[in-house]
Amino acid sequence: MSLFSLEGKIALVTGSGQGIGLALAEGLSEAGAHVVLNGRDKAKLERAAEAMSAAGRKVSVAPFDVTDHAAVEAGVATIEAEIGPIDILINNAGMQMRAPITEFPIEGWHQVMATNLHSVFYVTQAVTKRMLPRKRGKVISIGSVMSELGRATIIPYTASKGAVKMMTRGLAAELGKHNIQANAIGPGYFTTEINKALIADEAFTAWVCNRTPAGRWGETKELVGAAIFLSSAASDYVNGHLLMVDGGLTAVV
Ligand code: GCO
Repeated sequence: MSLFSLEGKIALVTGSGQGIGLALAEGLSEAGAHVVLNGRDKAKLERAAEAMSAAGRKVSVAPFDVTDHAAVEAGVATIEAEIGPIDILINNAGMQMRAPITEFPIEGWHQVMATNLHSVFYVTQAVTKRMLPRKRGKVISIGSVMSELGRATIIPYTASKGAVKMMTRGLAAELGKHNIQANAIGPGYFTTEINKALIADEAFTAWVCNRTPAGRWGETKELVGAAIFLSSAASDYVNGHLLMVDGGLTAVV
């Protein structure tokens, strides 16, 4: 199992005060990593960190806004100076907004693209320029089944997740020779905060269960295995890959 061990590694997980990000951070810490929780709400991060350290996990907090380039650069510099070199980056921070394109607020477009895409560029740039001379690193970005498929009312989210897939391929092209592996995870329909309204909608839940071969919504802990795999030596020859964790949704019509 040493192939999957993250002992001695430092992992930054953006947007990890709750939801998928926190589940991934907890999973990576159980695999041995020293996880750095990130988000805008320092109090929420500290509450999560307190619970994790009470369970004997190695955890720190780094509150900064991933949509603010200057704050990202300063935040990453502080992590590397005060905690140590970042070995693993999980670009998880993201949001959802739903409306037909003909009614979608322009400010909403900018907000979704800033949170889901610009942040991935800012944090990945700040982290990989420090990984590069070390000749090692793992970059895992959270894509989506919407990296490959469209659904009405979520065009900005879908565009951002398609871009995350293609950014991952570009990162593989540029950084692979420096022993930095860049991959992505594509969640299907999970019981997360951003999907609360969908879960409460009986017709939508029926659609998810019929459209997904697994016949159910995914639970956030079911993303942890893919994150540990892509963060560990077990994936040293995996690069530019979008690993779907979707119950089979994208495998079938
Ligand atoms: C929607 C959902 C999806 C899910 C799915 C994508 O409105 O269809 O929010 O976008 O979030 O997990 O990965």
